[in-house]
Amino acid sequence: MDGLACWLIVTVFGRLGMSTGYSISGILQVMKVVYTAAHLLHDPQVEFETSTAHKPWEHIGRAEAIRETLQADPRFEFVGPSEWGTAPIEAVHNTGLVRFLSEGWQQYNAAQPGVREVVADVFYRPALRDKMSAGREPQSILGRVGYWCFETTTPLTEGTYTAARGAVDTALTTTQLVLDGEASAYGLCRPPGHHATSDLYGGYCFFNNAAVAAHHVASTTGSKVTVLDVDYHHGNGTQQIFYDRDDVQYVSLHGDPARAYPYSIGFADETGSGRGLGYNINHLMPLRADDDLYVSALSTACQQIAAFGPAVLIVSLGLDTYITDPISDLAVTTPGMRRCGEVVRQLGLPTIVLQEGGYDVAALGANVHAWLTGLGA
Ligand code: OKP
Ligand code: ZN
Repeated sequence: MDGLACWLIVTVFGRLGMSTGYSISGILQVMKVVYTAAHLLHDPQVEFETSTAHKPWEHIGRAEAIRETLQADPRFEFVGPSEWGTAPIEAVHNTGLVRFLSEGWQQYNAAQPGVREVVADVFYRPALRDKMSAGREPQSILGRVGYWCFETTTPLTEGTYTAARGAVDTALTTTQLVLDGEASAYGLCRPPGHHATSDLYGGYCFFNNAAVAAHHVASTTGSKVTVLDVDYHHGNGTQQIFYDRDDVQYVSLHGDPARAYPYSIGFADETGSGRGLGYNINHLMPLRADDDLYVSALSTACQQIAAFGPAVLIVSLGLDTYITDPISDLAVTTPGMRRCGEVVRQLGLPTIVLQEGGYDVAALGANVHAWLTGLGA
């Protein structure tokens, strides 16, 4: 072996040795991807949004585009999720919500045959909710839908519950891979999760995949966890679930709710309550924020994460910050996505990446790929 070859091997192995999640055999870093075809069972055809019925932005083609791009690169290794049951879900969600999602479509169709996509038409604002005896949900299935859902863009279809359970299983299996020693792993969760609160589904989300994963890590390991949410939209559900806790930090970068969904929550003065005070951090992004501005805000967020000192990082990965995303208004490019992954990599934390939004389907696979290779795949 000559000197150059020796130097190369020492250098390459030395670099690999600084992070786990590598495959010595191929001298390639391999990142595990958890995926299940169960998401195909959530296949809405209509979305009632901005006062119009149109084709859903959130559809099966999103996850399939990501799957195809990552499968074409040998640096990603696909595995299926294992089954985790409902206990980890019910640790963060109301059992009534889980029950409703499991039986709601069938019950609605028993009462109202032929409905493919169940959408609420009554929402229980406080003036109506307060009058329910002991706060109990309506008995009629037509009322129950609006009791557990907060908006109209998230249809409940025949296979939605199975798909949503699959997304949680995907998140928990990804989590287990990292707890077992992978430096990072990616869960191709669909439907997404970060808008789902403890008691409500909506915003394309049924169960809060990242929150279930974060609580699972905190409760089984006793260590601190950060959820870093880089989806364009504020993760109101994740914020709410951990708002009064000091063991799970929530840090989000998102479009200013003065102009961006969900409009009512995600402002900078929402910093946590009680023991959780100081552990909720919202970074509001201005219209057309570009790579430099976004990466700079992400670097600040990473300093705040390092100051908290979590043992594990969970990333809610939305690619709807992308410059041509059809429902968002930032200007991050594909090379910018890679820079984001690189910034997060600098934290040196075991990292669970879970898919959230991203609606420019033509670019979605490349954007996920860029972000994950920046992180170290
Ligand atoms: C899900 B995720 C605005 C309606 C918004 C729901 C958007 C959910 C985004 N007119 N509809 O955070 O990418
Ligand atoms: Zn989003």
